[in-house]
Amino acid sequence: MAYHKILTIQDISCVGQCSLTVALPILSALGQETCILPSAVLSTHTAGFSGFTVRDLTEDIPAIAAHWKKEGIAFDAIYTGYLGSTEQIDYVKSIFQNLSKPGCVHIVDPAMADNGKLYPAFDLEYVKEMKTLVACADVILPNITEACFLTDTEYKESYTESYVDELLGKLAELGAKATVLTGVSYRPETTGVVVFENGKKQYYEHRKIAKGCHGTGDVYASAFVGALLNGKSLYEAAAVAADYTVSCIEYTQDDPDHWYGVKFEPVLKDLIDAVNR
Ligand code: PXL
Repeated sequence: MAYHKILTIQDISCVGQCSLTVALPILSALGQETCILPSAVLSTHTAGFSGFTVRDLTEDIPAIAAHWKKEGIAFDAIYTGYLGSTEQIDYVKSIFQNLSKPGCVHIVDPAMADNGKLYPAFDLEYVKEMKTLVACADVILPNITEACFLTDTEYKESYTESYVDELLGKLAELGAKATVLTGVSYRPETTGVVVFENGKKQYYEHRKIAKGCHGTGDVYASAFVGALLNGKSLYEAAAVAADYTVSCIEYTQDDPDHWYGVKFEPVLKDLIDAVNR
């Protein structure tokens, strides 16, 4: 296993199995040094809990980044997820510029929307700013809803391959070097991910589990980043992460009390084995 120093920038939802509480264990389990920059601290995530607390950490970010710069700290990969504010997106861009080792891989999960809607904390101003971060990325990991917001395209529940091609083309025009588009489903019983790079498109199709679970986007992105940093190709990493996410949902789906996230921990070994295969 190649050992890399990864920085992941996203919120800490203390309870809810998403963002940093998912990324840190998954990347560590895949043998990578994982440094974190919390964008905000929330008591829980925002999808389904009410009355959650939020402490925005935007103000702390420049001083943290300046300290790392002074210490000569730099990263092999920077992976961003849910960010707290439009201002933070600007800080992230400057972190890309100032704290990247040569050849650093910049992976942006534009975590801001699902099922045709933006998450409660975001508006179109945030989407506009996110477009500029996508332009700085080596790989982006939007779901269909996020791809629609990023490209000003109407969201559709059902679609054909030409709609997906249109999204991929527009994302490339935005400046994304490679796109892994998640949740691409052409048939009721399957879903999958499309990997698009240099005009070449590959589709990894897998079974669809009826029950959608919160936090699967973060589980998917973290597993993808870990697999990629272990030397898998974009397509292999996309496929390994998809299989793992399906296992997580399967492990969780029969527990009605576990509505807020997926039980990704008990099946981590499957991911480690798949990455090392
Ligand atoms: O999983 C995405 C996510 C991350 N962080 C917070 C969220 C969400 C989705 O709702 O609310 C705080």
